[in-house]
Amino acid sequence: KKQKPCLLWYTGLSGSGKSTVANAVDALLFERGCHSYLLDGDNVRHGLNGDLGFSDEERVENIRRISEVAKLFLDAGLIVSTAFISPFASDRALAKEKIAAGEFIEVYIDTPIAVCEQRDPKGLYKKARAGEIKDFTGIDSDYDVPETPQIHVKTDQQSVEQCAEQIVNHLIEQGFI
Ligand code: GGZ
Repeated sequence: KKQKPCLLWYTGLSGSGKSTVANAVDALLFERGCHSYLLDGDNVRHGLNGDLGFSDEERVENIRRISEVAKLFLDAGLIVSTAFISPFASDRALAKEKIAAGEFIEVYIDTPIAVCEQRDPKGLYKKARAGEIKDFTGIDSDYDVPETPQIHVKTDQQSVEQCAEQIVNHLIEQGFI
């Protein structure tokens, strides 16, 4: 089965749907017989990056380590996805520079903060608004909107399945799968 390694770098606010969409994409890739791996908060922030919090400096280090690990998985020939807020454009640019030309695909999960806050699956926005959590992205910590993402996904205008298909179609069009 044809497969060229690439990195789907998801970025978006907390609650935007990064992990949900990335999981749906991975399921579609699996169905097609592709070998993929998804790095997200569940398998990275609790383990490798368990020592890191949410200050600007710690987010920079979080993204640096994630980009290095993603590079290792790319070397192994996989289709890699990373689903982290990755709020700073400078860090996303550093990650892109580390990856072979053309293999880095920025996927902007564009969900208005009002919608994320409405969803609030973990009650974090409520806590952030109440001042119980500091440095919360979109409230009192910055999010740099991607200016030229390869893929721009609007989760409030289409279903998870449609979002996943949009991304898989891009991979097909670009000849990665
Ligand atoms: C943002 C936070 C914070 C703060 C805890 N700001 O919706 P979630 O819960 O599952 O996703 C968020 C996750 C963000 O971790 P990342 O590694 O993706 O962030 S970054 O790329 O900026 O390093 C949220 C939870 O952790 N969370 N505190 N203060 N999100």
